[in-house]
Amino acid sequence: MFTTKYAERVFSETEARTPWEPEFLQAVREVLLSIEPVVEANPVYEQYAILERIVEPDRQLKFRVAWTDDAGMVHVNRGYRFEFNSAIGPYKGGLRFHSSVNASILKFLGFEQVFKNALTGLWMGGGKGGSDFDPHGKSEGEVMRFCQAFMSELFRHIGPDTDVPAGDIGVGGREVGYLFGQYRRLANDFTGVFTGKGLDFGGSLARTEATGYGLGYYTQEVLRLLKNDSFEGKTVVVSGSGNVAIFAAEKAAQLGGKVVTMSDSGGSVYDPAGIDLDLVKDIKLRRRARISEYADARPGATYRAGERVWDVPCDIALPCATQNELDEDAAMRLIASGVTMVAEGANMPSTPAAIEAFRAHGVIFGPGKASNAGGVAVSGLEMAQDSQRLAWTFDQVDAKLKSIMVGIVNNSLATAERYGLGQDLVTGANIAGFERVAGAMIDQGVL
Ligand code: NDP
Ligand code: 2IT
Repeated sequence: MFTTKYAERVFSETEARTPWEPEFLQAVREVLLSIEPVVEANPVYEQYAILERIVEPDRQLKFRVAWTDDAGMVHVNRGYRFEFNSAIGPYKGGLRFHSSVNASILKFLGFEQVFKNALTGLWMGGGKGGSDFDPHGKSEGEVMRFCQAFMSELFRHIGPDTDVPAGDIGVGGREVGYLFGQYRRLANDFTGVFTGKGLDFGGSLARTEATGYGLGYYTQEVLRLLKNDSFEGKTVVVSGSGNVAIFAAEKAAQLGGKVVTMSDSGGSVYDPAGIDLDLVKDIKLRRRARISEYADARPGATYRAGERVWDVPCDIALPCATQNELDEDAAMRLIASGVTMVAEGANMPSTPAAIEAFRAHGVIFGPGKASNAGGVAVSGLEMAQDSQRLAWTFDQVDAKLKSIMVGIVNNSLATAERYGLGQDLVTGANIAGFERVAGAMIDQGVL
């Protein structure tokens, strides 16, 4: 329930404009509810219509992507880029290729990205894009032709100081390579217009690992500060088995945890002895196969078709697959099994009712826009390296990542404290991100 008229009005106006965008409205509602103490204490935000402006993307691009499959059939997909807010830097955020992609999903992701990027402390605005193209089962040639067709339109809208895309679901190193190559050909310009690039053409060491490793550093710091505890000896449940999930599991294990689950859209695996990450990497990264193969290769592990991971007893849960994958029922199962901390690797994986359940039962909850900010943070470091035409070592980048994640925890807690909200990591992150962007918007005039 809203307590300020201003936030309530902006939310209901947003809802009236696009009632068909449930994910976007979910993300807007969550942020507006969090920042009510700030807008209440500072009438200047209403005076400058900051909330009305911050929920409206600067620019929305939507385009046709026509491409030819290996059999010579022509297909048409939709391409999008939501350039959300550039008050504190060039638009920055990933591209998602998944059959479920639509304007609502990309708008929620772009909106979240604005606050996440502000939390990193770097100069990055927020944006997101992608397509309803489904890379599953496509040949290398089909993926390449799709990426080239997608970039044939997108290239005229992006640039190293304008809009810098990266990966997200369905877009990894292979796709970034094809997208970057087509940009370079069309723009006749070799610049750091993308992050997550290959190491031979301007990529950063540790970008591949960054989101998952950052999630580990965030969780470790929160446990240390709030519980005087660590990953040591903890049972960890991870969902997903893509880029974020794999490196979150790797860092959790390095820090002393035992990861016992992984999943994909087909089902989940449970390995009570601890997940063998070399096997997962071989299946998911090298062979692009299904997680079900894990149980075929590993005695003692079980595959559960169509089942999620949340009924497995654990101390720490790291949802790393997709939005709204952890609902109230799942949250209650985790709570019943004694979970002490949930930290989001994915964007908005927990439903509002799940978050409320964690709050009501004293489970520490790290919201994605803070806990998964390590990926975009190292993207920011990749942009810095590209500008310098220099590459830093893995350890240099990893150390900066760690200090950015610790900084996000401290900033979130200090901000919550400043508003008398105790140790609320959600509200603290939302307010800290908002204050930076809103301040920059006021300083730069009515735009
Ligand atoms: P990947 O494509 O590498 O992996 C996605 C994983 O999630 C796969 O295991 C996939 O299974 C599963 N998945 C995707 N969609 C669904 C669905 N609708 N239902 C069930 N499972 C699903 O993506 P990433 O690891 O990069 O991204 C995962 C999450 O992390 C997303 O929410 C993304 O926005 C977020 N994120 C990513 C960052 C990055 O740097 N890559 C940074 C910050 C957040 P399957 O193979 O069966 O599709
Ligand atoms: O959601 C995210 O933060 C990402 N997919 C990474 C964005 C980026 O620009 O590195």
